[in-house]
Formats: sequence, structure tokens, C-alpha cells
Amino acid sequence: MKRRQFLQKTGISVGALSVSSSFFPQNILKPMNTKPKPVAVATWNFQNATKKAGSMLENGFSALDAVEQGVMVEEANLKNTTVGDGGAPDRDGNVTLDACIMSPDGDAGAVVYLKEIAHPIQVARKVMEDTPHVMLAGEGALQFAIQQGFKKKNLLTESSEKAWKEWLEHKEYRPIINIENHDTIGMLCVDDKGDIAGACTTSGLSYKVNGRVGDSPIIGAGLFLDNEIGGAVGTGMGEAIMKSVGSFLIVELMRQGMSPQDACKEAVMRTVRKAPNHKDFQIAYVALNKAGEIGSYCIHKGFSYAKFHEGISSDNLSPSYLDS
Ligand code: SD4
Repeated sequence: MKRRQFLQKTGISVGALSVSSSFFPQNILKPMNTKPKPVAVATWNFQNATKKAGSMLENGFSALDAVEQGVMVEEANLKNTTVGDGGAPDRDGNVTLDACIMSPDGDAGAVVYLKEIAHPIQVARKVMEDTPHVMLAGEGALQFAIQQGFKKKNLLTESSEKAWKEWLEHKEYRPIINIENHDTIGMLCVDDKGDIAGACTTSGLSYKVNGRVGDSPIIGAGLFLDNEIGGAVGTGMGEAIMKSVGSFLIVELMRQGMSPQDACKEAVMRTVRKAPNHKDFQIAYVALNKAGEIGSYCIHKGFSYAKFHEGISSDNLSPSYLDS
């Protein structure tokens, strides 16, 4: 039956049909099959982490192993006061860590408010692989880590303790754009099979209220990926990222055909349009699609990201931003 006869018979108008077919995003009709060369990308200028992940990918490791080992470089870096060991404490002096990980099959694991364990990302992976759950919190997460063989450690370094005591003298509590307060590592990797994985790990906002958890360990906020489309990670003011479910939003926008760059920009603009105080805080996203294209956008100048692709490490990459 010819198209017009069919339409006449079924009473569907040509207009109605064209509206409904254009409703379907291109990427759903044509799934992406391109297999890119391995790539690792991370928030901020964490090139040691992307180099670690990138060289693992080049040696045939999976994207999941590469993101885990990659972010562990920063968790172990005592000079980084916003991730892992040496992370800044909350206002009461507790170092509490948040992390999550996602694998290409869509599985996920997370820990929040985890104390005394230097590599929360490894515990998050254990939650994903060895329990039927996605997220463990606080004391339960710590008990689980110990049962899994992790060793307890005091994560409050002398210098973070000193800085915290100095802070206690004034107790100024406000988000300050781009300074030490914001250096969470979120990483995305595509491996030589074309599979994508992601990880995100942080000590959260420095001198936060005891108990506060940000976006970083929340699947959909600080990290989200779909192995058919790509992934996204966020950093900055976690409250704003959580309220817009930023990383999930970016992946869904890419599913509808947007480039990683346009999707990151739209996610930032959702926050900007709703938050009149956006000038006072930073949020930044990095996205990677399955074709290996990277996008990044933030509210204010000062955010940077790092990538490793085809043996080349590129650091201090500056995305476009809203403020000019
Ligand atoms: C948080 N998004 O806990 C994190 C902070 C951050 O770089 O990104 N630091 O809200």
C-alpha cells in the first residue's frame, strides 16, 4: 500500500505523521556505532590522574579499571585538600568522603559520609560489585569497608588541621568561586572496546556542616553515563548540581542529539535561569560521548579540565563559560 493510500485509509493526516516522526530524536533512531580510540577526561587540572587512566587504557585495561585507578591518584595526593586523604574536614574537624562509580553496563556504586578510608572509590566499586545495593552511608559504609579488608587511617593531615583551625577563628561559610573549595575529581574513560565508565570522588565543600553530602556521590548529579550515548561529570556547588540532576540531564540531552558541548551549556543554563545568586557560585560540567567528543561549560572563568588521548596528555584546558 502506498503511503498516501495508507494515510487515507487510517485517517492520519500527513501533518500529524510528520510531527510524530520528528518527535523521535535522531540518536534513538540511529544508535551510535563509532568506536573511538581510548580517551580519559577529568575535571580540573588533574593530568596525573588522566595520564594514569590513559596509559592503562592504552595497555588494554577496561574503562572501569582506568577510572578507578585514575581518580585514586588524586585520592592519594595529600596536597589535594578536596579529595581523599588530606581532604579538608567539615566545620567540626571530621574528614568525610563521598564517591561513586558507574560501569558500562549501567551498574553503579556509591559511598557517602565515609570516614577514615583513604580510597572511597574502591569502596564504592565494592558496593557496586559485591552487594545488591547502590549506596552505603556513614558508619555502615565504614563497617562494610573494614569487612572488605580496607584499613582505617587518620585522613586529617597536619596542614589541613592547621587550615581548619585558622578557619575556626572567623567561621566564614560561603561558597567561594574556584578556590581550594572546589577541586573534586570526576573522570570519564572510553576504552578500546568503546565502552564508557565514570568515577567521581571528593571530600565535599571545605568546612561543610557535619552530615552534609553534595552531588559527587549521587548518580545522576555528580556522575551519569549510558553506554549507548556517553557520560557527564560535574563539579562545583553540589547543591545546584543536585537540584538540576545535572549529569543525567546532559546525557539525556546528548541522547536527543545535542553535542557534549551544547548539552553541558544547557545544563549550566538551567541552573543559571533558576538561581538568581548564580554569580556567587561555580558549577562546571565535562561530558564525553561515545564518538570520543568532549564538551565542557561552566558559570565562571577559572575551571579547567585535563584529557589523555592517543598518547597525548593535555592539561589546563579551559572551557567556555557564562561570565565574560
Ligand atoms: C560538592 N561538588 O561536594 C562537590 C564539591 C566540588 O570540587 O566539586 N569540589 O558539592
